[in-house]
Amino acid sequence: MAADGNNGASAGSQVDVVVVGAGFSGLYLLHRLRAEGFSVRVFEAASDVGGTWFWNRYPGARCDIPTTDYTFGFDPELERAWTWSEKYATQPEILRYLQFVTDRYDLRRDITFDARVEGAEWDDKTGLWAVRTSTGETVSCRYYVMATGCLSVPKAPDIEGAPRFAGEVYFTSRWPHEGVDLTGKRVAVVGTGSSGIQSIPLIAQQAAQLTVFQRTPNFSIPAHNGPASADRLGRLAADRDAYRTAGKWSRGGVPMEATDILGGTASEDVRRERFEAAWEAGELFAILGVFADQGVDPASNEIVSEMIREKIRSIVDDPETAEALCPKDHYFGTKRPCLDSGYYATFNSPHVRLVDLRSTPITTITEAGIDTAAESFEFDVIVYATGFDAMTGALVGVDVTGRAGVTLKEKWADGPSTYLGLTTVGFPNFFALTGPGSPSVLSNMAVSIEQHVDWVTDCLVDLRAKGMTRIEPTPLAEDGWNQHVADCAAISLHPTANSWYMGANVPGKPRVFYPYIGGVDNYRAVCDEVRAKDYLGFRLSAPEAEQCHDGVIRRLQPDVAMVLDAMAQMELPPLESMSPPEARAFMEMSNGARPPGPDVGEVVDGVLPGPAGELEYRLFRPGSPGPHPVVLYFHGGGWVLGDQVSDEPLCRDLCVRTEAVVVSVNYRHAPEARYPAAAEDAWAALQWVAAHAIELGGIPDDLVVAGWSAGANLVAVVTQRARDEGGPVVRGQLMLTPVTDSAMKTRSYQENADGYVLTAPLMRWFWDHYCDPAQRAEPTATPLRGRLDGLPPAIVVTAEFDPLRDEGIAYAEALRAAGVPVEHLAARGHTHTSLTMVGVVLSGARVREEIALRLGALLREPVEV
Ligand code: N01
Repeated sequence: MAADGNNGASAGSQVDVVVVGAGFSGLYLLHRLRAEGFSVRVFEAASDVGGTWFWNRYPGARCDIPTTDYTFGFDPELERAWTWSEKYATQPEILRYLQFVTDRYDLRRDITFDARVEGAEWDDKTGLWAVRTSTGETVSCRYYVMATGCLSVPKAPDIEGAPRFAGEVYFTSRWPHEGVDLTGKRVAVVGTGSSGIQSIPLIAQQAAQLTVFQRTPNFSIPAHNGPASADRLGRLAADRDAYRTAGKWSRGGVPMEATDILGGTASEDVRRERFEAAWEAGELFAILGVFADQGVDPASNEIVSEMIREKIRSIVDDPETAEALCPKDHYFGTKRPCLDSGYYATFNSPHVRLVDLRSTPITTITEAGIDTAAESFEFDVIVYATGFDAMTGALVGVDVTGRAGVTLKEKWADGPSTYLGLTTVGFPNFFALTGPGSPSVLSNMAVSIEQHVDWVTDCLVDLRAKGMTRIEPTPLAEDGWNQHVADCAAISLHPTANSWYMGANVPGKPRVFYPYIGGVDNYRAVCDEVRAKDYLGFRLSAPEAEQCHDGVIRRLQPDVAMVLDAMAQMELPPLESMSPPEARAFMEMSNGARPPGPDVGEVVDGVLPGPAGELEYRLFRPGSPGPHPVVLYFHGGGWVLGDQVSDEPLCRDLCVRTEAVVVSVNYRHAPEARYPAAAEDAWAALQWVAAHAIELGGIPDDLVVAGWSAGANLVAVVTQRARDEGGPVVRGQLMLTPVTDSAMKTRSYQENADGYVLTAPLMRWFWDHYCDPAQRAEPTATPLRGRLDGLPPAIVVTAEFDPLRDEGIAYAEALRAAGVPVEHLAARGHTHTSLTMVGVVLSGARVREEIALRLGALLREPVEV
């Protein structure tokens, strides 16, 4: 490897690194690699640097991240040497900046312009890539990096008749460098994404007539362009490093104060005030962060969406046009929102017209113009602002052939698969900057690019220091990362939209959520951790050496991890350090702060007779006409904590999802009433509820017993007893993360002893309060030791990060062995408590939905009354 700083151009056809693309990312990568002594060659298809800012020269093209942040931050001297003229710089200014950077660091000498990389082939014997360019040159390199951008391959026009048009045709993404004079012309613009919305007001200033063909209205907010924000400039000037660090560790790559205000619970005044402030700020991340939950909660999102629609209606004079411009088919933010300068007001000009393709679709493009289902239009010019084959277009557009002759296009035929959005199995020494599976397009690109470039450079330096010459992710790590990317997307509203984030804009493109939505901050932490763990999930090798720390970097569901982080920050005392009354008071206080759970038809409190006095219950009735099946529910809390209302959000959720009456019955608690008091009470509750099903609004004999944790232990105990005593009839048992064994010796007890809310010491505390060691082996305490044949069908739910996981699995297996029908649901990435956190841990909803489906199958159909 060249370590003497020799530049690639002189090194010629054999270099350490080939980089494709000379935009923001290629330029910075070249700078960093060269400084570390690697020989590098950059190939760029364009005739100069700039990447997206070289090509996208349409009128009105600007950045939509404030220039205080959409800028390189790696060199304070560079920052001092360049001053942006506006809050959002124009394309020519950004291009000048990139040229300035290029010259300042003398980058041109290693860049070959007008050279498109057409193919790259890995040779497993030599451990080198052979990179072919359109100029006929082939360069050999150890590392191959695609810095090709996420929005660089224009989508081919997919409109019938497009080639027939005899007038002028322009693409916003390939706008002529000499500019276009539209004065006095009849112009059509097809497409109302960011490019259309930025260019339409300026095209309208020139054109004699402008007709905008809109398929999907997009949300746009005013950029309020002008001088850079005084607040941001002030913070930068006061402490540049702190400001840049805040950007690096923010959600989107722009310093921003995160809110915890929820749309649903905020007062009307607060909602309005927060929205107006974001509207006035004219910043994307401000309007995307009016409420903490607008990206995940449809109702909260609708509040923001409707306020934007109100603004559109107030700007656009013609009510019909205003309504057509109001987006209603997707949640705000699930398609990339736009920043505009006078977009909506443009439609008040008499020579500008909107054609809503939803009501009158284009039938064909003709020689003279565009025909819709309703009308024939004639134009001099058609401008296509129809978007890109985003995220993967540029990567699979090059013939990249990895180990075993498989191309990237073939490997990604069903959607991209990456480790960290940077690397992919089968393609050693290959990196894709801001690739699919990284925050990229959901973030401030400048910050995300610097992070990727720094990580890749550090990685190559580490490999050199270790004497390693190859790096490739492992299948385990890559699958784990893909899963994590999908898990993050699944709790957001994003996958619900037909967006280019989902590949939906390109016919035939696989529909997956392409970027990583977990945030720039979390992503940076992941990448740092992979390196700190000595390249977890990568295989590093050299002819005589190999290292592989295989593993998955993120296994918890993302929202579970967030809750655990928040709890860790609160530094709460462990429950087991408290007395039972203190622990109960503490639990009650925490329960007071949680969301209440969904609305049900009716809530009724009552009492039923227990062996040692009355037992309180709370009944949750569905909104639909009854009678309904009945779920008798026992709460969790280690036989020490909780009561008939402590699991109320979960009970409400069960009631709504299963359309069953849920009767949550309290039982006596330890240490005041030790074993077998809880089991005796649960048995009494079962008998009473079964006998009073009709009074409770239930269907007789259509009863399931359900419970969570210690409550699930009672489920097992009472169903065994009902079998032995010949009734009551129980149609099924639902055991959520059950306690089934007092031994506390399983692998899950060791793996998850600490850190996942229910800890091994806490479980010991529960057992010690509940039951003498000598009694714990009794089947009425340890149901795993009981006789299991002849029991009702069971649904057993276990959580991956739960000390009780393995005893739950053991119970499910033992039931199955005894001939009992069992559905075992293993909740991946969940903890003992997370499935019950209704409205907080959203990923739990998918598991509860599955539970409800299975419960529904056990319960009878509701009967007509
Ligand atoms: O592309 P788009 P874009 N018939 O895909 C429509 C970034 N960017 O170039 O939504 C009729 O968003 C299509 O309709 P639909 C930014 O990340 C940033 O505008 O598919 N219409 C849509 O309206 C942005 O998100 C800036 O129903 C057709 C439009 O064309 C991304 O680049 C500036 C059609 C395409 O919108 C892409 O933006 C510009 C058809 N056959 C871009 N096919 C900044 O401000 C497509 N459409 C920094």
